Amino acid sequence: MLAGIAISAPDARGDTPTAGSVYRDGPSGRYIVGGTWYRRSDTADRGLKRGYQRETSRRGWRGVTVPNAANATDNSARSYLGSVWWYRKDFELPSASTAFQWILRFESVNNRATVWLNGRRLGAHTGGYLPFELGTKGLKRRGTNHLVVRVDGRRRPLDVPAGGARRGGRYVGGWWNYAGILREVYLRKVEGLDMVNVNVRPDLPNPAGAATVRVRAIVANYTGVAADTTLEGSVAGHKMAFTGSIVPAGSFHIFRGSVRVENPKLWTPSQPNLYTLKLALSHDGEQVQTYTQHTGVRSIKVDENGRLLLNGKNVFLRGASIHEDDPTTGAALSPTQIRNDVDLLRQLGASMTRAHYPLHPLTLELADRYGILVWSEVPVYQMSDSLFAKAAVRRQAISMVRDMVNRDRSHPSVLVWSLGNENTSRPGAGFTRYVRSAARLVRQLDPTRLVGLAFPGYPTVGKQQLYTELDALGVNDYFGWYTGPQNSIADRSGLSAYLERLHDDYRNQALFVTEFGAEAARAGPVNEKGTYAFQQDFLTYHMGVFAQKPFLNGALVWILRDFKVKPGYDGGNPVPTPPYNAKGLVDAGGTKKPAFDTARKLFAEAPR
Ligand code: GCB
Repeated sequence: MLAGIAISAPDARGDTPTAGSVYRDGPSGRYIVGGTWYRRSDTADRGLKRGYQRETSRRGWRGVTVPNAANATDNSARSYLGSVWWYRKDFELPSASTAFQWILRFESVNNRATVWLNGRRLGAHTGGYLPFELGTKGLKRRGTNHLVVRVDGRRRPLDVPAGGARRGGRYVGGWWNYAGILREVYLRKVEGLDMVNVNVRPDLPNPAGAATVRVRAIVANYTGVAADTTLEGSVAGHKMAFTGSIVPAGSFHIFRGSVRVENPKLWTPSQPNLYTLKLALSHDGEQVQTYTQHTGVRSIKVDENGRLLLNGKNVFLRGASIHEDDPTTGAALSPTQIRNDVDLLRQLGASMTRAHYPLHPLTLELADRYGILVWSEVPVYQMSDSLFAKAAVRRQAISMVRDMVNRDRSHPSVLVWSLGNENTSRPGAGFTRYVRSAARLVRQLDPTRLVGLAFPGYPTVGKQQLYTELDALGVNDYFGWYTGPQNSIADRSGLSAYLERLHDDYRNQALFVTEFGAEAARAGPVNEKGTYAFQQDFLTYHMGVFAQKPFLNGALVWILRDFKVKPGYDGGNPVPTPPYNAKGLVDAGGTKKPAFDTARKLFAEAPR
């Protein structure tokens, strides 16, 4: 790690991006903009006036690596609330680039990014966890380019997720607000034509029959003339036919093709068989880009009793949720750190995972490969109905839903598109509007997955008619941990009846326990909250209740690893460890708690 090393040499020659990508699916021509970046803090927010966006000297800038969370190890309230940081990369294009053009891709910047290249503003984007791409006007073919990003880490009250000030003496938000360029940055070489979105959709009407793999590729033409374009493809060695087309100048064309696969080897959690789709795009007969995408053939259905059928079979999925968080790097995880988390899931015997936001693309790829289904959720988190009454808030949330589905719908591991977590318990007009339009959008973009949302399990809240419009519902079960409204969940013995009631209320919806967990950060007696023994006993009891509910389709422990929440967080623990949430099966340092093995055993013994 270069973090912390001050580099004073004013020499501004840059290095060259490295060919490749940390995840394998996607277009050819990608280069990681890694190596040394420079960063400076701008707490007073004067950088723009001072012209940081035009700086080429390295004075005042320190070397860092990207991905980078600027406030990774700062646990103060100021760090949580966020401030402005500047990042800079000095780079040269790979030698003698003759490419028609280069496109910049940021996988995740939290929270607001404004991007300049050689002093010229390229664009801006709001919201982490989802990628954005920018053209590179003013890029130098030879010599050093200066890419500058102003990162404003502050979350405002109307942002998604909401952030900012304290509400009722508490900080808003459910996980640490890391500021920075949290995932990789790429440059993509494009020869005029570009596959900007590729969607692979395997249809398996009958689990014992043939599959049809459908491909939809959006090809953009950035040149000033109409392009005679062909697309060729193959899946598992079967050739795929696309009709050639003239793609109009400065516009795009959607290519559609399909292939029938007799006797497909299905994708299941225990045998996650993948097929490789390869696409080749040609312009006037000359190949200009290729695209690789792994896909899996499987079917997802919910029967009239709310039972999830995966390839026609009833399943009980289990696993743990994850947060992208590390005590030294914050949310900026390296491929190794990501692999470690997926390894932990595999050791648990997990067939499902979830996060409060779209996961790193590498996590999704590993989930495809190892048979871990994903409850994929937008960071629409604990927001009140009055927020959703505002068109600007709904617009942000909906655009996150769109970007999530567009980014991830080709992954066989995605099971549910979740519209949010623990928003208003009693949906009013605002939330209802959001849920309806988001659900409609998801079903347009991807009719093959379930649309769902997660809510807190409170017996005091009655049936919500709105939920019956969805396919999957996730209940966060803290019976016997938190006390809940009117002490309604203080006693764990209420869990069984509550789950039955949910099933009665939502007969046709696939029910999941999206969270259940207890904090553990010390040794001590089993009846004392916060001890390792309490956590073990909690998981055992809850899994025991789930085993008696054949209508339940899965359960996820909250959470795989301890993570930072916010200043003063106590997590319901009588001996809290702020700012940490200690409900992990593994502690922040990576050590497994006794409950890890308990969960592994419970998962292995679970009935289906
Ligand atoms: C929840 C939230 C999750 C919290 C968890 C907890 O219901 O969905 O973000 O971290 O409870 O530990 O309180």
